Amino acid sequence: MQSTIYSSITEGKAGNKKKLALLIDPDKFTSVDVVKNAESVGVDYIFVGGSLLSKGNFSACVETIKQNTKLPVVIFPGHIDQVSPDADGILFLSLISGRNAENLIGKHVMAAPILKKTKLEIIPTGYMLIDGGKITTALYMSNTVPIPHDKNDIAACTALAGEMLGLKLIYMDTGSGAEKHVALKMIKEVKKSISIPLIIGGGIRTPEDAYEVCKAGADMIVIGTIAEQSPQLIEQIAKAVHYTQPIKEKGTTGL
Ligand code: 1GP
Repeated sequence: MQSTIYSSITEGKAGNKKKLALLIDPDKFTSVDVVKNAESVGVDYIFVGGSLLSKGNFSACVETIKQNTKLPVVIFPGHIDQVSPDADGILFLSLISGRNAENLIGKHVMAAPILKKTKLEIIPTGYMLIDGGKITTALYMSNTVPIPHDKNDIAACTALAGEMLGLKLIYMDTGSGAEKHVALKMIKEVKKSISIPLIIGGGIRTPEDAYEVCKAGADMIVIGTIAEQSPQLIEQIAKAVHYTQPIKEKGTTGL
Protein backbone atom coordinates (compact mmCIF):
# COMPACT_ATOMS: atom_id res chain seq x y z
CA MET A 1 0.00 0.00 0.00
CA GLN A 2 1.43 3.38 -1.03
CA SER A 3 1.21 6.34 1.28
CA THR A 4 0.91 9.04 -1.38
CA ILE A 5 -1.96 10.90 0.27
CA TYR A 6 -0.53 10.81 3.77
CA SER A 7 2.90 11.86 2.47
CA SER A 8 1.37 14.87 0.74
CA ILE A 9 -0.35 15.86 3.99
CA THR A 10 2.82 15.53 6.07
CA GLU A 11 4.84 17.38 3.42
CA GLY A 12 2.26 20.16 3.49
CA LYS A 13 2.54 20.33 7.26
CA ALA A 14 6.35 20.42 7.12
CA GLY A 15 6.29 23.24 4.56
CA ASN A 16 3.42 25.10 6.28
CA LYS A 17 1.33 24.65 3.13
CA LYS A 18 -2.21 24.39 4.37
CA LYS A 19 -4.64 22.11 2.55
CA LEU A 20 -8.31 22.31 1.65
CA ALA A 21 -10.58 19.27 1.44
CA LEU A 22 -14.00 19.49 -0.16
CA LEU A 23 -16.49 17.10 1.43
CA ILE A 24 -19.07 15.53 -0.84
CA ASP A 25 -22.04 13.97 0.92
CA PRO A 26 -23.50 11.37 -1.50
CA ASP A 27 -27.01 12.23 -0.29
CA LYS A 28 -26.56 15.84 -1.38
CA PHE A 29 -24.47 15.29 -4.50
CA THR A 30 -26.42 17.04 -7.22
CA SER A 31 -23.88 19.03 -9.22
CA VAL A 32 -20.86 17.40 -10.78
CA ASP A 33 -19.53 20.85 -11.74
CA VAL A 34 -18.26 21.48 -8.21
CA VAL A 35 -16.06 18.39 -8.54
CA LYS A 36 -15.01 19.25 -12.10
CA ASN A 37 -13.91 22.73 -11.04
CA ALA A 38 -12.43 21.76 -7.68
CA GLU A 39 -8.80 21.49 -8.76
CA SER A 40 -8.81 24.73 -10.73
CA VAL A 41 -10.26 26.72 -7.80
CA GLY A 42 -7.64 25.42 -5.38
CA VAL A 43 -9.12 22.38 -3.64
CA ASP A 44 -6.46 19.80 -2.65
CA TYR A 45 -8.52 16.71 -1.80
CA ILE A 46 -12.04 15.44 -2.27
CA PHE A 47 -13.48 13.74 0.79
CA VAL A 48 -16.60 11.64 0.31
CA GLY A 49 -18.92 10.26 2.95
CA GLY A 50 -21.88 11.00 5.16
CA SER A 51 -23.11 10.18 8.64
CA LEU A 52 -26.39 8.90 7.21
CA LEU A 53 -27.04 7.80 3.65
CA SER A 54 -30.74 7.68 2.89
CA LYS A 55 -30.84 8.47 -0.84
CA GLY A 56 -27.38 8.49 -2.36
CA ASN A 57 -25.51 5.54 -3.86
CA PHE A 58 -22.03 5.64 -2.33
CA SER A 59 -20.16 3.59 -4.94
CA ALA A 60 -21.80 5.38 -7.86
CA CYS A 61 -20.98 8.71 -6.25
CA VAL A 62 -17.28 7.80 -5.85
CA GLU A 63 -17.16 6.56 -9.44
CA THR A 64 -18.66 9.80 -10.75
CA ILE A 65 -16.26 11.88 -8.67
CA LYS A 66 -13.26 9.89 -9.93
CA GLN A 67 -14.39 10.37 -13.52
CA ASN A 68 -14.50 14.13 -13.05
CA THR A 69 -11.33 15.00 -11.15
CA LYS A 70 -7.68 14.11 -10.87
CA LEU A 71 -7.63 15.14 -7.21
CA PRO A 72 -7.12 12.41 -4.61
CA VAL A 73 -10.48 11.03 -3.49
CA VAL A 74 -10.50 10.06 0.17
CA ILE A 75 -13.35 8.22 1.86
CA PHE A 76 -14.50 9.87 5.09
CA PRO A 77 -16.79 7.02 6.14
CA GLY A 78 -19.93 7.50 8.17
CA HIS A 79 -20.65 3.79 8.05
CA ILE A 80 -18.91 0.49 7.29
CA ASP A 81 -20.86 0.32 3.99
CA GLN A 82 -19.00 3.38 2.73
CA VAL A 83 -16.10 1.61 1.07
CA SER A 84 -15.33 1.81 -2.64
CA PRO A 85 -12.22 0.43 -4.31
CA ASP A 86 -12.47 3.28 -6.84
CA ALA A 87 -11.37 5.85 -4.26
CA ASP A 88 -7.69 6.50 -3.54
CA GLY A 89 -7.70 6.32 0.23
CA ILE A 90 -9.79 6.10 3.37
CA LEU A 91 -9.62 7.81 6.72
CA PHE A 92 -9.74 4.81 9.05
CA LEU A 93 -11.53 6.71 11.79
CA SER A 94 -11.45 5.84 15.45
CA LEU A 95 -13.82 8.09 17.39
CA ILE A 96 -11.43 8.82 20.23
CA SER A 97 -13.52 11.62 21.76
CA GLY A 98 -16.26 9.07 22.53
CA ARG A 99 -16.59 5.96 24.62
CA ASN A 100 -18.60 3.96 22.16
CA ALA A 101 -16.60 0.74 21.66
CA GLU A 102 -18.12 0.14 18.23
CA ASN A 103 -16.75 3.44 16.94
CA LEU A 104 -13.43 2.99 18.70
CA ILE A 105 -12.62 -0.52 17.40
CA GLY A 106 -15.71 -2.67 16.76
CA LYS A 107 -16.55 -1.50 13.21
CA HIS A 108 -12.86 -1.57 12.32
CA VAL A 109 -12.70 -5.30 12.99
CA MET A 110 -15.48 -5.82 10.44
CA ALA A 111 -14.04 -3.36 7.93
CA ALA A 112 -10.42 -4.57 8.07
CA PRO A 113 -10.80 -7.71 5.91
CA ILE A 114 -12.86 -5.77 3.36
CA LEU A 115 -10.23 -3.02 3.16
CA LYS A 116 -7.43 -5.58 2.91
CA LYS A 117 -8.84 -6.68 -0.47
CA THR A 118 -8.63 -3.15 -1.88
CA LYS A 119 -5.72 -0.94 -2.87
CA LEU A 120 -7.02 1.94 -0.81
CA GLU A 121 -4.45 3.90 1.16
CA ILE A 122 -5.50 3.39 4.77
CA ILE A 123 -4.90 6.43 6.95
CA PRO A 124 -5.44 5.73 10.69
CA THR A 125 -7.19 8.83 12.02
CA GLY A 126 -8.18 9.92 15.52
CA TYR A 127 -11.59 11.49 15.02
CA MET A 128 -12.80 13.91 17.68
CA LEU A 129 -16.30 15.34 17.84
CA ILE A 130 -16.46 18.77 19.47
CA ASP A 131 -19.62 20.55 20.55
CA GLY A 132 -20.44 23.09 17.84
CA GLY A 133 -23.64 24.56 19.25
CA LYS A 134 -26.16 22.01 17.99
CA ILE A 135 -26.66 18.28 17.75
CA THR A 136 -25.45 17.46 14.26
CA THR A 137 -26.19 14.22 12.43
CA ALA A 138 -22.62 13.03 13.07
CA LEU A 139 -23.04 13.62 16.77
CA TYR A 140 -26.44 11.99 17.00
CA MET A 141 -25.47 8.95 14.93
CA SER A 142 -22.24 8.41 16.88
CA ASN A 143 -24.16 7.95 20.14
CA THR A 144 -21.38 9.75 22.01
CA VAL A 145 -20.97 12.93 24.01
CA PRO A 146 -18.84 15.53 22.21
CA ILE A 147 -15.96 17.30 23.91
CA PRO A 148 -17.33 20.61 25.28
CA HIS A 149 -16.41 23.63 23.15
CA ASP A 150 -14.20 25.18 25.85
CA LYS A 151 -12.53 22.09 27.34
CA ASN A 152 -9.19 22.62 25.65
CA ASP A 153 -7.33 20.37 28.07
CA ILE A 154 -9.61 17.40 27.36
CA ALA A 155 -9.18 17.96 23.63
CA ALA A 156 -5.39 18.29 23.90
CA CYS A 157 -5.01 15.15 26.04
CA THR A 158 -7.34 13.17 23.78
CA ALA A 159 -5.36 14.14 20.68
CA LEU A 160 -2.09 13.35 22.43
CA ALA A 161 -3.38 9.92 23.45
CA GLY A 162 -4.40 9.33 19.85
CA GLU A 163 -0.92 10.15 18.65
CA MET A 164 0.62 7.90 21.32
CA LEU A 165 -1.63 5.07 20.14
CA GLY A 166 -0.05 5.41 16.70
CA LEU A 167 -2.80 7.26 14.85
CA LYS A 168 -1.46 9.30 11.93
CA LEU A 169 -3.91 12.20 11.82
CA ILE A 170 -6.18 14.02 14.23
CA TYR A 171 -9.48 15.25 12.77
CA MET A 172 -11.50 17.56 15.01
CA ASP A 173 -15.04 18.11 13.79
CA THR A 174 -18.08 19.96 15.09
CA GLY A 175 -20.11 18.02 12.49
CA SER A 176 -21.58 19.03 9.19
CA GLY A 177 -23.82 22.07 9.49
CA ALA A 178 -22.61 22.94 12.99
CA GLU A 179 -23.28 26.48 14.20
CA LYS A 180 -19.66 26.99 15.22
CA HIS A 181 -16.33 25.68 14.06
CA VAL A 182 -13.84 24.36 16.63
CA ALA A 183 -12.74 27.26 18.84
CA LEU A 184 -9.42 28.84 17.86
CA LYS A 185 -8.05 28.44 21.40
CA MET A 186 -8.81 24.73 21.34
CA ILE A 187 -7.10 24.35 17.94
CA LYS A 188 -4.02 26.12 19.33
CA GLU A 189 -3.89 23.92 22.43
CA VAL A 190 -4.31 20.70 20.46
CA LYS A 191 -1.72 21.82 17.92
CA LYS A 192 0.80 22.34 20.74
CA SER A 193 0.17 18.86 22.11
CA ILE A 194 0.71 16.79 18.93
CA SER A 195 3.19 16.47 16.11
CA ILE A 196 0.95 14.64 13.61
CA PRO A 197 -1.15 16.66 11.12
CA LEU A 198 -4.36 18.28 12.36
CA ILE A 199 -7.57 18.45 10.31
CA ILE A 200 -10.42 20.77 11.30
CA GLY A 201 -13.96 20.54 9.95
CA GLY A 202 -17.51 21.58 10.71
CA GLY A 203 -19.02 25.04 10.66
CA ILE A 204 -16.38 26.73 8.47
CA ARG A 205 -18.41 29.12 6.34
CA THR A 206 -16.26 32.04 5.19
CA PRO A 207 -12.73 32.77 3.93
CA GLU A 208 -12.16 34.54 7.26
CA ASP A 209 -13.12 31.40 9.20
CA ALA A 210 -10.82 29.34 6.99
CA TYR A 211 -7.93 31.73 7.44
CA GLU A 212 -8.30 31.95 11.23
CA VAL A 213 -8.66 28.18 11.65
CA CYS A 214 -5.53 27.58 9.55
CA LYS A 215 -3.61 30.29 11.39
CA ALA A 216 -4.60 28.73 14.74
CA GLY A 217 -2.95 25.48 13.67
CA ALA A 218 -5.05 23.43 11.24
CA ASP A 219 -2.94 21.72 8.61
CA MET A 220 -6.06 21.01 6.59
CA ILE A 221 -9.63 22.22 6.74
CA VAL A 222 -12.74 20.47 5.45
CA ILE A 223 -15.72 22.32 4.00
CA GLY A 224 -19.01 20.72 3.05
CA THR A 225 -22.14 22.78 3.72
CA ILE A 226 -20.84 26.10 2.38
CA ALA A 227 -19.66 24.41 -0.80
CA GLU A 228 -23.16 22.99 -1.32
CA GLN A 229 -24.85 26.31 -0.55
CA SER A 230 -22.44 28.76 -2.20
CA PRO A 231 -20.01 26.97 -4.52
CA GLN A 232 -18.71 30.33 -5.73
CA LEU A 233 -17.10 30.79 -2.28
CA ILE A 234 -14.86 27.73 -2.62
CA GLU A 235 -12.20 29.63 -4.56
CA GLN A 236 -12.01 32.43 -1.98
CA ILE A 237 -11.82 29.90 0.84
CA ALA A 238 -9.02 28.08 -1.02
CA LYS A 239 -7.13 31.36 -1.40
CA ALA A 240 -7.51 32.06 2.31
CA VAL A 241 -6.30 28.54 3.15
CA HIS A 242 -3.30 28.92 0.88
CA TYR A 243 -2.68 32.44 2.23
CA THR A 244 -2.86 33.96 -1.21
CA GLN A 245 -5.75 36.28 -0.45
CA PRO A 246 -5.37 39.03 2.17
CA ILE A 247 -7.83 38.58 5.00
CA LYS A 248 -8.62 41.33 7.45
CA GLU A 249 -8.15 40.07 10.97
CA LYS A 250 -10.08 41.61 13.82
CA GLY A 251 -8.23 44.68 15.09
CA THR A 252 -5.67 44.79 12.28
CA THR A 253 -5.45 46.17 8.80
CA GLY A 254 -4.97 42.77 7.24
CA LEU A 255 -1.98 40.60 6.40
C1 1GP B 1 -18.27 17.58 8.48
O1 1GP B 1 -16.17 18.58 8.60
C2 1GP B 1 -17.23 18.34 7.76
O2 1GP B 1 -17.81 16.38 8.93
C3 1GP B 1 -17.76 19.56 7.04
O3 1GP B 1 -18.63 20.32 7.84
O4 1GP B 1 -20.55 20.75 6.34
O5 1GP B 1 -20.17 22.21 8.33
O6 1GP B 1 -18.65 22.34 6.35
P1 1GP B 1 -19.56 21.49 7.17
